[in-house]
Amino acid sequence: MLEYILLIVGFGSGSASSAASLIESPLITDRGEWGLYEECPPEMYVYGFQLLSEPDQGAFGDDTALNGIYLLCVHLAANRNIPGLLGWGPSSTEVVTISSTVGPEGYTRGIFQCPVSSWAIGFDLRVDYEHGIMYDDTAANNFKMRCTAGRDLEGDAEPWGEWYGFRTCPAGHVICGIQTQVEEVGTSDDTTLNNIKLGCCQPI
Ligand SMILES: [Ca+2]
Ligand SMILES: [Ca+2]
Ligand SMILES: [Ca+2]
Repeated sequence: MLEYILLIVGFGSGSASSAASLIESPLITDRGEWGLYEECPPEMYVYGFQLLSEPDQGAFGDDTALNGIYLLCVHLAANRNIPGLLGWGPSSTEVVTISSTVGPEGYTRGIFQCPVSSWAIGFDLRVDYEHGIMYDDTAANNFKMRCTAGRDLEGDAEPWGEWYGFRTCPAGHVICGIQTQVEEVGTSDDTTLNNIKLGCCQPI
């Protein structure tokens, strides 16, 4: 929880956006408010992610599934000029994490990284549609990242719902920012993360 607060304070409001465009998840569910758009610092771009998700709470527990997406930013120079560097990752001071709003449930999962020298250029969001008042809804369940190396990384969150297809940045652009729509917990049937918009920047 402390980490969550620090991330919001540290990167929630900073320099102006340099995104040329936003790619958005299709509107399958629409609960909650949009958080602040967060962007990688200048000359840093997204190359990986880590998910925050709540595991199955069982037949009588309220599930929220995917709560948040942490995007990992690294310097253009670091990613391109040090191929094969061992130990680079979120423990490195060269990596900055951005997330916009994150729900409070679950735990952080594994770290997924595009191959060295490649960047994130698209995403797919797995979403479960609204099942109505008698059923437990979860909205977003899992996340995939598309990398420039022609590789897709599938996250390790929850299995409900379905994939709706990749959204990708315009040619020559890579992912550099994130904005999330998250339903606050506290109602009878919570869903937390519902939709995302990712910023696309043209590397300098
Ligand atoms: Ca349940
Ligand atoms: Ca429901
Ligand atoms: Ca629920």
